[in-house]
Amino acid sequence: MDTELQAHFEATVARDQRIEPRDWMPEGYRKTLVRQIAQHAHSEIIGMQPEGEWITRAPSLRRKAILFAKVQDEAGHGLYLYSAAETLGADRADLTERLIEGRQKYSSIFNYPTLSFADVGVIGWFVDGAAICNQVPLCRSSYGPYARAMVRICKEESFHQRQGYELLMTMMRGTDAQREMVQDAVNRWWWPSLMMFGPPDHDSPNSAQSMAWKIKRHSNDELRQRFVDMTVPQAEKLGVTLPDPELRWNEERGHHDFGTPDWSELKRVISGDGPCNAQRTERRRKAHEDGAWVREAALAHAAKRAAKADHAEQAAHARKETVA
Ligand code: BYC
Repeated sequence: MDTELQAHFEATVARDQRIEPRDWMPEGYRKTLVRQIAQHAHSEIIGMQPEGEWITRAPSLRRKAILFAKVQDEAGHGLYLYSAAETLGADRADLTERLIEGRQKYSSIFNYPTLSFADVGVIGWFVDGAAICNQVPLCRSSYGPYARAMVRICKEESFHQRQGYELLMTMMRGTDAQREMVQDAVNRWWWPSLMMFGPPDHDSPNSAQSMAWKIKRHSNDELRQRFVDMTVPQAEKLGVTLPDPELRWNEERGHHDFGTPDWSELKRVISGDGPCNAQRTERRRKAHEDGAWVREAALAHAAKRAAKADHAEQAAHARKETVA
């Protein structure tokens, strides 16, 4: 029986059809998806913090409204993704616990500080741009609920990227001090953005299996290259320099060559020792605790409604019996 199910699963993946929650799937496939989707969901929620810090300090009402909407979108992305993880039998409360206790990861990029308002623009341009490169192929991921969540998320990420780039265009048309702020933010976020795509392929333990299962459709290095190729002309148009002396067009490859990110930095940040890891996790823990009363109130309300409905049903039943 198991071999039949396994063969059906493999044939479905090979035909580029979707695996759905009720379908049989290998335990490793389910575990890998829960790991990746949970990390992804955590990244969206923790990712609200770096930009969220600028909501009260946005330089105009327009910028505040845009930033508010963007940060709120990230919360929505987190919720779609937790829901996708729940279709695999994961429990959202448990996933949150694991995040707070440091037993599950979130993207390294959100462990860097946002020092000026230009960082908001650069996050939109680089981080949401990297997210688009990484996530558009995930719309074709073999697991149905993940792929479908990605379609909606990618539409919003594309708005996020544009708002970041438009913000930077505006700053670049401003004063010298504003242009310096943009360049400084570009210098600080470039390398961490390249690290978002994960370790190099030769050091990526999960890639081969995830690609065989078509959870991931491209390798970490392929997507990193795509991001560099996409971003270089945008940087030229904006008038900023990307901080990599090795960056140049390679006619033969038809791609840009670029320097090697500091992989030891990525390892450090992933293992909890980045500039803001402790602060990000602590704030998430506090927000979760502060929200306990909302969860309790919602559960109490749901229980009350269920009891009321039960009571009404019993009363109706009793009336019917009396009439009879
Ligand atoms: N940061 O074998 P590998 C957003 C871990 S949020 C931290 O290559 P895999 C946004 C990796 O998990 C979008 N950890 O792994 C939100 C693995 O550890 P475990 C975030 C990383 O899974 C707010 C180990 O290193 N995007 O856009 O095949 C505002 C070995 O790596 C990182 C996603 O989550 C990292 N950068 O590939 C603005 C995309 N890189 O689990 C914007 C979905 C690697 O074995 N995720 N690790 O202990 C993916 O596409 C893949 O999981 C990755 C890694 C490409 C990230």
